[in-house]
Amino acid sequence: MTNDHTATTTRAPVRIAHLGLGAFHRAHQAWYTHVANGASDEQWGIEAFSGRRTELVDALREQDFRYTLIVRDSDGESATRIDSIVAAAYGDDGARWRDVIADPAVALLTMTITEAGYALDVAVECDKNALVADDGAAMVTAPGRIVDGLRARSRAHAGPFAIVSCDNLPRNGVVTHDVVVSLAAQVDRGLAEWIERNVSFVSSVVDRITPGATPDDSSTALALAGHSDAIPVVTEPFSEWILSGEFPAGRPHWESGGARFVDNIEAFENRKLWLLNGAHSLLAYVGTLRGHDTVDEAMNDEWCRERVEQLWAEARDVIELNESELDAAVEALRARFANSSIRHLLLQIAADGSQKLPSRIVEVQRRRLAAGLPIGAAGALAIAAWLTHLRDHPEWVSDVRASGLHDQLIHSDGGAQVELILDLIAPDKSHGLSTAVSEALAELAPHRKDPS
Ligand code: CS2
Repeated sequence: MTNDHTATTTRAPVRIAHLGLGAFHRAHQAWYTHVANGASDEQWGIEAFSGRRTELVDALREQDFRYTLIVRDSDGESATRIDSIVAAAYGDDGARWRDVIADPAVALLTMTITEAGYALDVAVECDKNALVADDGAAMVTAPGRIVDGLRARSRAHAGPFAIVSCDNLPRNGVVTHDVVVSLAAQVDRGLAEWIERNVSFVSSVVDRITPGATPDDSSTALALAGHSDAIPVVTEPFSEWILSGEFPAGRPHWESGGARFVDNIEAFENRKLWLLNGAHSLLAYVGTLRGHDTVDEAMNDEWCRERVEQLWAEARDVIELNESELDAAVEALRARFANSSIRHLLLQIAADGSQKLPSRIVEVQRRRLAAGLPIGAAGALAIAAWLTHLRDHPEWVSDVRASGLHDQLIHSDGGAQVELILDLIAPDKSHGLSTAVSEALAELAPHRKDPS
């Protein structure tokens, strides 16, 4: 399989497709595959398809798909040239996509499409008719692309396949299965049955803090790795990948990079989403309202730090892992969030709150209530700070699903504002949540330092 989007030097054969080429993929799955290739005779190459950032495809091509991964913490930095990506293509190149997914040598698809990428209603609206027409047009949504690719694979009799979700969603493999099979069934029942028989949907928990790189990072890459690099990736030393599911056509030995395979992934998902991502979202909204730009700056602010500690205590009450494992996770997070050599912008994390808060914050409250515990004040504060962010700083907001909210919020009074945002993220209106969020709004007001 060759084309002008493939590496020119001898490299690992393409055996993995990735959807959602971006910095996180290059710091995480591509790094694990690079390490696995280095530790084994078996070589696995990745063909990555772009998501939003198509210019990365061209930039990678200029560098024969190699790039520098800079790992940075307060003790210093190191760099590695990663060469597991061996080809890249635009996400809207439908013909190329179908060729890769239908190639019997390609055993699996990994994907980083963000929380918003899993919406079935959007997929049905955009792609169902194109799938039915079956005239080679490129799909617009990730579920549409996956169904299109799997149809090509079934027609090519290319055999079983695995799809690994790498997004911050609970039960991400199950969510992917449901979206893909349900869209396929609306197009062709036989295809839906083929998918059920041949495709394994793997859930995974991914973790590595990877902020956007800056122009200075290119100089660092040159100094440390000796290669000029227009698109280096900067990340932290910590990395985690926990997976659950079958790989019927094989996979790299990702364990070489520390990946873990488990039967029951739920507690690990909750630990990651509720401790790391929940605290990130809390910091993103309260931190910016207190005048901070980055995670480490916000963690240096005692008022913010105390609320993060409280959020961790509230989440720990409902995570089914032993105390020592939770202690270790929280201890690691204190150090990771304080890493001042990683400039992780709060506004980057603040994006798409309407997609993120339900699983990071609201679900913890539901579990607390189910366990007979009160609503957590720090969780309610995260929601109150998000409301304030949407209402008072439209210039900060990046969230398609919440786009109409600013106007509605500024024309409503306090109680109605809370109802508006809970309608979006907690439509079941968990008992007592409205009152707790209203109280948190009152608590937050005197502590703001933003130009409100
Ligand atoms: C962050 C995550 O932007 C965000 O929403 O919370 O991207 C976070 O940095 C990663 O999940 C870390 O593994």
